[in-house]
Amino acid sequence: MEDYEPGEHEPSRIGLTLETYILEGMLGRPEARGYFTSLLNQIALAAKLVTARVRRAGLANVLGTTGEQNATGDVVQKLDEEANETLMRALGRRHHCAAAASEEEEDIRILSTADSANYLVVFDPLDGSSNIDVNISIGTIFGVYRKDHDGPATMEDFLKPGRELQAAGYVIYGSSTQFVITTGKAVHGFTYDPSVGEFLLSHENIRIPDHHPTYSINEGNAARWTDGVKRWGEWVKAEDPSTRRPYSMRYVGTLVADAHRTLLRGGVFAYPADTKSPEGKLRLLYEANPFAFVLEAAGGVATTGTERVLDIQPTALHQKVPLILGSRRNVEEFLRFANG
Ligand code: AHM
Ligand code: MG
Repeated sequence: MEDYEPGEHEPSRIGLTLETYILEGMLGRPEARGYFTSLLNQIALAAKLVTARVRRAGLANVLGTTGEQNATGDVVQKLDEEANETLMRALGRRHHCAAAASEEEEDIRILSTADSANYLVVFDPLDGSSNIDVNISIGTIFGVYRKDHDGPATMEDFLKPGRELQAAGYVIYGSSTQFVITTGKAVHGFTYDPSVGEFLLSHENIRIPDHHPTYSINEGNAARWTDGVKRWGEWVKAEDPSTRRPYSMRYVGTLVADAHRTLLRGGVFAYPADTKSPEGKLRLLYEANPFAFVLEAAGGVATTGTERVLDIQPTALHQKVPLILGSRRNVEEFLRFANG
């Protein structure tokens, strides 16, 4: 799919539907068979269906837990499970997705063995699940890879570095529902208009500011941080107007919400390794990589503290990584202390 970077004299595309945007991308590539377009449209459809459920969450007897734990040991909320099934069904429908890997499932799920099924999708169906029952923003995160061989997909096919993503994005169920997507160049945001049932282009060509005096981290973990992160934590809170300190702290506890705010406003989000989570807490395949892909395409940075997230060679589906992402200068500040 072609990515639009609007030229100086081009008319604004604000108000364009997500479907038209995706379709126009295909029309720009006459050789395209429409599989990728169809796949992205199915993800958008799933986002609408999940929105409908999330918006009625207090009413429709879908709050609470299922009494089970998922592949990474978290308690499964009913909405988690519903969102997972909704995405799996939507992705399986048109036989363009060979298999999917979800936070909610231990193994990959084969969705189609048709010749047309040459994509793989990774997703976190409902990120921030501890926030579902208290009406705080939650989200869906996704990434799309190409399956580069004939025959059924295997688990190894999913162990690709994030730089090989064909597309990635997320849906935030916040004060409105927004769908943010990139194929690696421009990043665009679409806002759901429930009165017409469409995502409409509202944030064209998002660029992250180079710096902003905001930091986002779970301060409750401070005693478990490394000495370097502790020093950074002191530095951001110290008074020094010449460097706009102290910085403001914002932490929702939903990666989608914290990273979305960081993308639009700037600043830094960090979930570093600590003594409780020596590998970090967030999952590489369906949390860190899609956000790293979006952030980099918007001019930002995503690192583990020692390496670019998109360069990591994964070794397991549910692998965790430390994640520091945001504005270039804010991330540099973090690294100066963390690695100093
Ligand atoms: P989830 O995918 O099970 O919802 O958990 C991941 C969430 C992220 O959205 C968020 O950044 C992080 O966990 C918050 O963790 P903590 O509560 O330790 O601050
Ligand atoms: Mg998550």
